Amino acid sequence: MADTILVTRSSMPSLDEYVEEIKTIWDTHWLTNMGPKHNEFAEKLKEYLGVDYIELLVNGHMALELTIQAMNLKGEVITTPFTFASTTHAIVRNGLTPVFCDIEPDTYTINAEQIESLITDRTCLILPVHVYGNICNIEKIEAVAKKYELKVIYDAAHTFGETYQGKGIGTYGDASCFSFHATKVFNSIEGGAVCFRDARLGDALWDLKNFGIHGPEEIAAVGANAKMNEFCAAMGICNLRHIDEEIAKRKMVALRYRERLSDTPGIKISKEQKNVTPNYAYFPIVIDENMFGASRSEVFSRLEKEGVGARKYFYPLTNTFSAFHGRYDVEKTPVALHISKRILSLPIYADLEMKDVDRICNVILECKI
Ligand code: T4K
Repeated sequence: MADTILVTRSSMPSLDEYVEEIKTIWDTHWLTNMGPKHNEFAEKLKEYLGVDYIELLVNGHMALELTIQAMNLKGEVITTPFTFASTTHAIVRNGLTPVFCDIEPDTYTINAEQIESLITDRTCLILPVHVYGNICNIEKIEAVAKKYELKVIYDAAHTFGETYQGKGIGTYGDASCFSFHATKVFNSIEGGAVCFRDARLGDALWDLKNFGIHGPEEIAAVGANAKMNEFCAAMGICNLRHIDEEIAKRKMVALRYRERLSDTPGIKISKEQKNVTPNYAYFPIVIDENMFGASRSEVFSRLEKEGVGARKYFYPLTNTFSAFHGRYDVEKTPVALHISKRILSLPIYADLEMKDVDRICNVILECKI
C-alpha cells in the first residue's frame, strides 16, 4: 500500500536551525519562567500578528480558559457547538453556562444574525470561533456586543497569520486566543497566545499564568501555572521564520483540491472569503450523500482503507458530548447538526505532495456512484 497520509503533519525547522536556536539555553540554564526566548518570541509575534498586546501561554486551551477567567464573568456565554472540545470546555470549566447558537451553512461560523435572540439578562460574553480559519461575521458580532455591552473573545485557534480588512485577526474583539499546537498552521510544539485590546487584561493573564507572583515575597493573586517554556518558544521563533512559505505551500494544496473537487455534484467547498488573507489551515468538504452517491462515512472509510487519515472535524458537536449528560438541546442548532454529519477534513500541510493530493482526490471521486 502507498504511504499513509494523515490529516496533517507538523511543520518543523531543520534540526540544525533548532539546535542553533536552543544553544544559548545551555549557556544560561534558563528553561522557563518567562526567559529570553519567551520574551523574544512574544515581541516577534506582536509584530507578525500586528497587535499591540500579547501574552504567551502553555497552549491554546489555557489561552481561552484563562482569558475568560481574567474577565471575571458570571452567567451565560453565547457560543458555537461546531468546534473542538476546548471552546466549550473553557466556558464550562469557568462555571459559566454555554448557550449554543447555530452556525452559517457556508462558513460554519456562528450565525451572528441569531445571537441577539439568545441574549438574556444573564448573558456576559460572546465566544465565537473562526472555525477552519473562516472569519466570523465580525461587524455584526461587534455591533450586538456594543448594543448589549457584552465582551467578545474570539477563539482564533485556526486563524494564525490571517488578516481581515487589512488588519491582523488578533486585533478584533476584546481578546483573540491562538493555538500553536503541533497540528496547527504554526506551532511552538504546544503553545498559545492571547491578543487583547486593554492592557489590564494582560495584567490579569500574567497573574493567572504565573501563580499571581509579583515578587519573591509578594503573591498578589490566586493564579495557576500556564507559562510557555523556552524550548517551545525557540521552536516558535524558528517556525515563524518560515511561516509565509508554509502558508504559500498550503495554498497550492488547497488550490489543487479545489481544482479537482469543486465541480463535483454533492461535494461542497467553502468559497474564499472577501477581505480575508487566508492561512489554509484546514480543507473541509461537505458531502451530500443524495447528490454525490456516497455518504461522509463511506468516503471516510474508503480513504482510511487506502491509508488516508481524513478527520471528521467537528463531529460530534460539543452540545452532544456525553460529558454534558444531555444538558443541551441539539435541535436548537440544526444547521450545525446537519453540517457535522456531512463534513470531512482532508489532509493538508505544507509538504503534502501534489501526487498525494491527486491520490486522495481519486479515492474520493471513485466513491461516486
Ligand atoms: N480551539 C479550537 C477551535 C481548537 O481547534 C483547538 C485545538 C483549541 C481551541 C485548543 O488548542 P490547544 O490547547 O490544542 O493548543 C487536534 C489538536 O490536538 C488540537 O490542538 C486541535 N484543536 C484539534 C482540532 O486537533 P486531535 O485529537 O485531532 O490530534 P491528533 O493527535 O489526532 O493529531 C492529528 C494529526 O496531526 C495526526 O494524525 C498527525 C498530526 N500530528 C499530530 C501530533 C500530535 C503531527 O504531525 N505531529 C504531532 O505532534 O486534536
